[in-house]
Amino acid sequence: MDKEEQDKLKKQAAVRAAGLVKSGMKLGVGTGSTVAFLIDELGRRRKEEGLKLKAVVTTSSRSKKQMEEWGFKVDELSSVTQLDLTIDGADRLAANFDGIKGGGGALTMEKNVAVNSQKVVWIVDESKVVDRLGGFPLPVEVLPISCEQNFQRFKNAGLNPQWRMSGKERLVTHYGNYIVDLNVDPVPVPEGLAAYLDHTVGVVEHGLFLDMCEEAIIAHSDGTIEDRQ
Ligand code: ABF
Repeated sequence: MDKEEQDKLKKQAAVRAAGLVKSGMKLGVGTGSTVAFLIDELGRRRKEEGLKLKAVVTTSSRSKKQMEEWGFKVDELSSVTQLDLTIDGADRLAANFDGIKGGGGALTMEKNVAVNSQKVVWIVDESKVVDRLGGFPLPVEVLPISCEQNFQRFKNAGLNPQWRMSGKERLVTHYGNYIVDLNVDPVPVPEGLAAYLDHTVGVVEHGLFLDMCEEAIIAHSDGTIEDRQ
């Protein structure tokens, strides 16, 4: 699928998901190129239909800026008790609704927003849908203080780590950390790997989003939009 076709599908999924957003909601808005289409549609509805949200939390400064450009006020997650709905993109979506996220480097905020939302909906084009999780490097955000030791630990465990780079430098996340991408394809036992990463000191967050998404809007190249629940 070429980029133009993929963008068309991303937009279709995003516009369909925007229909789930109602005035008065406390909304979580994710990150990525699919979400960028969602934000434009929410902005259009604000302008043309008077869509009014009670609170908005975004998972990156990029999405924050775009929401603000449309005139939405963006809140801090810590000032909102619970979000009604979060709509986000994903890098991979498995048949059981588990996912890999964080290709854009915003996984820590994305997971914090997701777990503080009553409902999480992902918007994807069909190229992201897989039977079993895999086909995409698994991002792990690590603290600089012990990043070398953790990198070595991942290597010893056969997880094929690679530093996420930004040009010649290591990419620095919003929180001042680094990202290590683990090349495990397919992810053999997602729950086991998630538990291992959750218990590794120095790991801030990882891109295995298990049991978090309840609904996925998938745009297919045959023109259909699937609402999987
Ligand atoms: C984010 O957006 C990520 O977790 C994921 O990396 C990404 C998907 O990006 P895109 O919509 O650009 O394909 O939510």
